[in-house]
This record gives sequence, C-alpha cells and structure tokens, in this order.
Amino acid sequence: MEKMKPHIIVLPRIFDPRGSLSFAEGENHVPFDIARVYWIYDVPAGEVRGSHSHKEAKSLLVATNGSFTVHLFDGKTTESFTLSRPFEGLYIPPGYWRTLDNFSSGSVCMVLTSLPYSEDDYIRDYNEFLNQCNG
Ligand code: T46
Repeated sequence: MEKMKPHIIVLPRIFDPRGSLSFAEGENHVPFDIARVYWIYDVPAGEVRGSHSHKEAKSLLVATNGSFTVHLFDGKTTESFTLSRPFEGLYIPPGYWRTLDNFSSGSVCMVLTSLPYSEDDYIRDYNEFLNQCNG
C-alpha cells in the first residue's frame, strides 16, 4: 500500500448554541492508535519548535487555539501548512523533517501521536536526516 502523505484531516464538529465540540478517535478519525497526547503553549514570539524527524511515530497536530505554521521536508521538497482551526488536524507520517514557526500569541499546538515518548524515535541531526533520505 502506498505510504500516506501529510494532509489535513477535518475532524467532526458538533455545533451547539452553547459552543462547538470536536473530537478524534484513534483508527477512526485519526489513522493510527493514539498512544500519547501533548501540547505546546506559551511560545514566545519568533520562536521555532520541532527541527527534527521521527523514525516511526505518526502524529496529528491541531491548533486548538490561535495559529502556527508547520513546514515539512521530505528530503526533496518542503510543504507548509498553516493551522488555525480547532477542527482541523495535520497528519504527519514518519520521515519528514518538521519545523513549526509563526506562532500567534496565545496559540496552542495539541499533538496526538502513535507512540509513547522515546528519544530513540527522533532524528535531531539534520545531516543524519539527509543521509537517511539519500538512502
Ligand atoms: C513534535 C513537535 C510538534 C517529553 O518528555 N515527553 C514528550 O512527550 C515530549 C513531546 C517531549 N518531552 C521532552 C523532551 C525534551 O526534553 O520535552 C522536551 C522538549 O521536547 P522537544 O524539544 O522535542 O519539543 P519540540 O516542541 O521541539 O517538539 C515536540 C515533539 O517532541 C515533536 O515530536 O513533533 O513537538
């Protein structure tokens, strides 16, 4: 089966006069079992997060508040996604160098991911990433 590429997943929205509600179930709305959730917040203006790749972990990034931009590099081309809607998630398969920037004030990046935290799953060295891409 062809490997899924990064793409936006539109999550369910329940509209209500009391406010809206969105949700995500693993292997249903999200194409993996959810093993961990973390979120990034209080990001100072101009800061950059990420700058690494994952060997196995799949992720879904959601801007639950505010906005930020995610740049994904596969070793050849870069694709950028600006997230600003709490009902949209960016699916990222393993093998993409990811950087997050342009965080708006008060923004929150929630991440659903397929594996528990392990530093062994990270490639944080850019040259090591390029070497892996080149075979
Ligand atoms: C990603 C982007 C969007 C933990 O102890 N447990 C965790 O679950 C995570 C995610 C991190 N950490 C520790 C590891 C570092 O000592 O928290 C510290 C900061 O992590 P990092 O520098 O990797 O943070 P970001 O924002 O650069 O990257 C994180 C995720 O690590 C990464 O997978 O995709 O958010």
